[in-house]
Amino acid sequence: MDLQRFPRYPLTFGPSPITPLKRLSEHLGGKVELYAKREDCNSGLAFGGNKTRKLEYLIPEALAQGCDTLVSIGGIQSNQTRQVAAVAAHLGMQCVLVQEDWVNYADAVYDRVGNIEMSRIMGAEVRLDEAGFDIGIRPSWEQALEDVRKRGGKPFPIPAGCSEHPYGGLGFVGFAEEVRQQEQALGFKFDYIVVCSVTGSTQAGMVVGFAADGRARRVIGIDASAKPQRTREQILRIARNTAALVELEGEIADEDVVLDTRYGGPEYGLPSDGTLEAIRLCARLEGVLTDPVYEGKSMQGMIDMVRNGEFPEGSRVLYAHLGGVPALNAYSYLFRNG
Ligand code: 5PA
Repeated sequence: MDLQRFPRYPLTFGPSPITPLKRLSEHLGGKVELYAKREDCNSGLAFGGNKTRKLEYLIPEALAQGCDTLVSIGGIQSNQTRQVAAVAAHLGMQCVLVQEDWVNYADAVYDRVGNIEMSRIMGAEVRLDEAGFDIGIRPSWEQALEDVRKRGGKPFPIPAGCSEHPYGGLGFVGFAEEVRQQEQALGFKFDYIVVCSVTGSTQAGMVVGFAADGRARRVIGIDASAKPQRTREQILRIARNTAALVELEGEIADEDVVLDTRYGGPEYGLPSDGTLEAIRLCARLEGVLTDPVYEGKSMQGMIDMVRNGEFPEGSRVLYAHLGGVPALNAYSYLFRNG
């Protein structure tokens, strides 16, 4: 496997820390050791997150092509778009963001606070669009690209979650390499890695990265799209394309993509009672925050699996904390009593 030949533009602090979730592990019976790899604080650019790691492999292409405007897309409270806005500001580029109506939720200030507020402050041109949830390529996004060209700019297209970009999976191949190095220092290997999936390139990159030492199936994806068939297909396709890019030895099989569909509901962007319970539990035992759209669902899944005894006793489980906390502001009503 060869990741080194792809240029990487540094946007993160370097390897993200791995910290034990001691009190949560003990609370859940102490038979499984939980750890978190903190992608949620991997960068000084507007709180970072999983997209910042992915963008390190896309930005060299944008610079090589002489682009002057980053164009991306997501929901109103997209973390992706906030991270793209931060990277554009950091590089002195323009930024156009299409923010669609992905979530059936209407906290009074949903389109004013959190991620979208930060993107506006960082100078991005934010375009609200009424289209609903879809992880594919959208006409509004193509229109945004066209508008940038018409005004004489050179757009660099960054699809939802960076996922459909050919290099979208590379960042999380690097995550696996990083975990292997950290495991050497820790003196043990993780038995399972828990990751939240929606547009798919985070898990796809991990599947390829961990396939290199036979652990692809130890990557437990937790679907947060509530449309898991589409997410699953996308993870598999991106994993295969990424495997070819980095010249992974051996094939990615269908079974290498493990996607648990129990925790995505009731809908994309809406937490279940179980999600809210998991968010509060982790926050109160660890001082670690997760959000109702993504990480709260993967936290819920991991906690539930420990409670059900689905991880063998003695397992060490690594929770990939991918960020997303700024969206909490948009759900203030749900937490008005804590
Ligand atoms: C996101 C995605 P993938 O899209 O790579 O599967 O990652 C899922 C995910 N956790 C997990 C957090 C905090 C995320 O932000 N967010 C999207 C966004 O627009 O922010 C791409 C959907």
